[in-house]
Amino acid sequence: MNSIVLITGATAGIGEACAKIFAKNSYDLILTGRREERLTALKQRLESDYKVNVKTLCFDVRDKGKVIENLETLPLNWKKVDVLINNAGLSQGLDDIQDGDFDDWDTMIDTNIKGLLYVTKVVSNWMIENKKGHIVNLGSIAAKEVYAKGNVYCATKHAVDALNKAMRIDLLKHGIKVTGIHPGAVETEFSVVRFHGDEEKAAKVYEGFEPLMAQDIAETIWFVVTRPAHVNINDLLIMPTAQASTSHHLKI
Ligand code: NDP
Ligand code: 8X3
Repeated sequence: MNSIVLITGATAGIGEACAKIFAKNSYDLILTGRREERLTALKQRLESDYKVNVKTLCFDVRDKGKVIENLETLPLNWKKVDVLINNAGLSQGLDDIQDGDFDDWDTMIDTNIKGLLYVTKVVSNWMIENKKGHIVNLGSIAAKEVYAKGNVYCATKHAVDALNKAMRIDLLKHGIKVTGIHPGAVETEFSVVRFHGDEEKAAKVYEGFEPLMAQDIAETIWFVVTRPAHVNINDLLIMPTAQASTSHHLKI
């Protein structure tokens, strides 16, 4: 039986890149997201390219009932999850606090904080039962700093940073590793989502400097989960060389 990784938000960007690297290294995969066609296509590709087993679960992490229903109805052998990558997340809008959109705020808080919590509660109980596991939480440079108009997104990622530390304490007695991964700018669908589909505005975010690619983060996560049993990387901030902070870029 192969080791098993569960990746939330595997239909794009960092989650999809993680799926590929874990499949290449013979993990069986549970992949989640809301876009079923993308999940199905990825499953077919990974199963055919790497001869691994892939389960896809199509649900919105904000829907507590669906999270529990989808995860708890997995067959017992699929509940032996070795690695959980809490990756599903997003930003919506970039506005001064007084101009913020309530719906954007709700979406970010419900996805980045509450969704991560729902999945973690279910899967950490399986890990406790299995007496092992590794949870990798996608924070951000926005978990460590705040920037103009980033208010609520930064707040949600600061919450992920706090939860990452708190989980590590609570799960210590169960031998479960917990790691926070905090990337700077990674060129994915992230900015298209932030700007509600405006691709031109999204492309400008990465203009004039070389951002990270999803593959860079996937390789880092693979490194983190392949440390020896007695080693845990608690927290890792990974930036493009041309980005010193959220507001300092070396632009050409
Ligand atoms: P993408 O937009 O490319 O991918 C986001 C993934 O999250 C998609 O697979 C999407 O799937 C999933 N997702 C979003 N909302 C939900 C939801 N409500 N329910 C289920 N799945 C959801 O962005 P990235 O790959 O860049 O982002 C991945 C993570 O990395 C996020 O947590 C983000 O905050 C973080 N991050 C990103 C950085 C960047 O610069 N790109 C930098 C630092 C951190 P679907 O739409 O199919 O549901
Ligand atoms: C994504 C990176 O700088 O847009 O978390 O917040 S940033």
